[in-house]
Amino acid sequence: MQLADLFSLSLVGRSSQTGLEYDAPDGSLAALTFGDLDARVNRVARLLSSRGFVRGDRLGFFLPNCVAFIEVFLACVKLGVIVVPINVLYRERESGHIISDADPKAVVTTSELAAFLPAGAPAWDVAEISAAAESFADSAVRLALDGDDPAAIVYTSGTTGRSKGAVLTHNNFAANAVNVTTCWRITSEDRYLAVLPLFHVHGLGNGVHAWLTSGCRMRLVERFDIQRAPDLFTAFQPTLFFGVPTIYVRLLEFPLELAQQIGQRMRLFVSGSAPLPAQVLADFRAKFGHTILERYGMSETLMNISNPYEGERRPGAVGFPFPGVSAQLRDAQGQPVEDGEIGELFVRGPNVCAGYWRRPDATAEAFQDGWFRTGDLGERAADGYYTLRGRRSDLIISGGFNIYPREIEELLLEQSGVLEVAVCGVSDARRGEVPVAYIVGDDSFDAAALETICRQSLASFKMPRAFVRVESLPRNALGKVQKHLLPPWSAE
Ligand code: MCA
Repeated sequence: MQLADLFSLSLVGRSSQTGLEYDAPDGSLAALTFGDLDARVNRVARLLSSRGFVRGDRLGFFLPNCVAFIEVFLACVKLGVIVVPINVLYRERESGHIISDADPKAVVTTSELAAFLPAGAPAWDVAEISAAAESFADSAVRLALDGDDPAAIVYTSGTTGRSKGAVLTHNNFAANAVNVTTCWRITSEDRYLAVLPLFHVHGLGNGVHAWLTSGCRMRLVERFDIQRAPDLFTAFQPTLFFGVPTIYVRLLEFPLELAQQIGQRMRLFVSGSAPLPAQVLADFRAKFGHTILERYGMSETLMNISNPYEGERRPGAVGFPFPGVSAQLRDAQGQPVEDGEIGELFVRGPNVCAGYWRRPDATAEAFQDGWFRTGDLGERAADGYYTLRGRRSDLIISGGFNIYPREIEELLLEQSGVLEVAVCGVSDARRGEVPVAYIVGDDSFDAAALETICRQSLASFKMPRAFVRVESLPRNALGKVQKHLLPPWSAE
């Protein structure tokens, strides 16, 4: 199925119902019916066609959450144009790699963010697009697309440092949207408060897609801001909220009375993108009166496993595979492990991406006899609940954003004074983990200079919290750095 037909359930079928609330440029609250939104999307689709966009072309999105993001996104969905989201915190080195790899015809951005794109990138100002679309007709646009057509290329960092683009098809997103909407019982009665960035599949593939599939009302905000959060919850009165653990840690700062008021209106809090500490789950339940539903997904696979809506939302566990998703835990020899034993998690299903963009080598490595290798370790209990038990790779997750140490290590190794480097994740109460760089340096080692270059070249969440100089890196007999043997580091 092409995604546009799934979304038509709301865009067309509920055309007179208010679908979206958002902040107007003047700071007031604006609203659109699903029908108004659809008309705007049709105009943008016609504009993109007039500028030469056809099925299979790529369009980059370097945009904060805004209504135009949704309009241009849906126009691409209708035309079969492949969406390439870029994290707005990325700097030139990071955005430049994605642009050269995905080779988009244009990158939609804002005048402020355009400065963080590499020189010569084909930047299009989103305000100009929205204004130019006004002169196009708003009648329906529908092409005969295939469910296997790519809908998005989502860049995920890799152990090789530079990120790879996971190709997600219309069918992948459709299967995911139907699963989360059904299994989390999302209906048109819901009110979804959307604070997650739309440039990641958590905010886009779960948030926006479940909104359009269910026909609920979405309140879109540019980003999660703890100062603003109390007013947003009070004014919008959501029933549905998706967050990363860092956001739940911050919501625990709310006064008890406010938390209880919010809890009475809410139906479901969902957490993902990083492990939810059992203590946060318990504290949140005590304060808000809700057991957060934790689920497990990846950019490459969308959602794989979820705690049940009805039944035990087990602390520390991620629950059962979604409908249509098969999961298998394998040992180092590729043999399935027994319940209660740890193995590497492989998944298969309609949610799993088609492969990596223009990387047959990486695709071949990621799939084994049709199963996708997640790189996560897990264990299945006798009653079928899955629990994640760490990762095969040394991925760091900070505030729900993925960081591959190798990328930071490669940047640092290019700098003078740095002979060897190992970047590790250290635990942080609010962000889950933060990166710390351990460096073997020579006489020109200069921590302040390294800090400056990292700040210029890396997204802020990748910034090492410290640059620790060490005499040598602990290595095993094969020369591989044993990160767990590095001296412990703490902020105090
Ligand atoms: C954070 N910052 C942002 C944004 N988020 N800037 C612009 N737009 C954003 N969306 C910057 C801030 O400006 C600040 O920069 C720094 O990050 C920390 O922000 P602060 O508010 O102090 O931090 P916080 O209270 O710790 O909250 C951060 C956050 C953010 C809101 C939790 O980390 C976040 O939105 N995380 C969600 C990530 C996400 O959606 N991940 C899904 C990917 P400075 O330091 O320069 O002042 S994984 C996925 O999709 C898979 C499939 C899955 O399973 O879900």
